[in-house]
Amino acid sequence: MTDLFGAEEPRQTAREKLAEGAVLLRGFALDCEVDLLAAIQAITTVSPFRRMATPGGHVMSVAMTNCGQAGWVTDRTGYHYDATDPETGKPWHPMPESFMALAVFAATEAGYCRFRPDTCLINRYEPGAKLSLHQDRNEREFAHPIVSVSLGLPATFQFGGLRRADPIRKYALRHGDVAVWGGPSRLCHHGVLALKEGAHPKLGRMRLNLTFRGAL
Ligand code: MD3
Ligand code: FE
Repeated sequence: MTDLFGAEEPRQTAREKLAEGAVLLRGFALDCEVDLLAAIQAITTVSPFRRMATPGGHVMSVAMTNCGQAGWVTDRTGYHYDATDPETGKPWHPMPESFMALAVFAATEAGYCRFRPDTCLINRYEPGAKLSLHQDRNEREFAHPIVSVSLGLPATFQFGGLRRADPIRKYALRHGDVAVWGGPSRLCHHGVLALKEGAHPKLGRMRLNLTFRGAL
């Protein structure tokens, strides 16, 4: 079709099916990038990024913070969701409207039209930072999908199966990409390879990842 009003057209986003229940929406967050970055600034003013310790006693290479009714935290005693930030003793920043709108829109696009996240974990990767293969199973209900948003430097994402030893596929996740993981994919193993050196035009030497969850 002839497009007389090109500037008014929404940005094109390609959709890739990764597995049963898992969809990758390329560039889906590009239109709200400015709002997302302003919201992240507000969230980190209340609860700054910090590198947490694992029960095994290692300090994670990824720095994290949260917003919403609860936040994912880890320490020497284990992983859990907490309504207060243990670093500040105060509640997390509330879920920004721009976050909620993007998560609900992406989940609907992927076929999960009833999803309303109650928390968002924000991961910050600097070159060298990585997340080893794991499952997300600290949430109360695995019936909810997880929506993930990538910003800044590109990363190699590993997507495996329900068993740790299942074969792993690799995907490049770039600035603005959104993925939705639900149904039979919800408990698949996944990880992020060490971030490569680089500089993103908007974010510099950094990758940010938002994961929206129904944790409570
Ligand atoms: C597949 N974050 O915070 S997001 C995490 O890029 C986490 O920072 C990664 O894994 C990151 O727990 C990956 C993509 C993702 C998130 C949850 C999933 C993929 C998933 C849950 C099930 C299957
Ligand atoms: Fe995860």
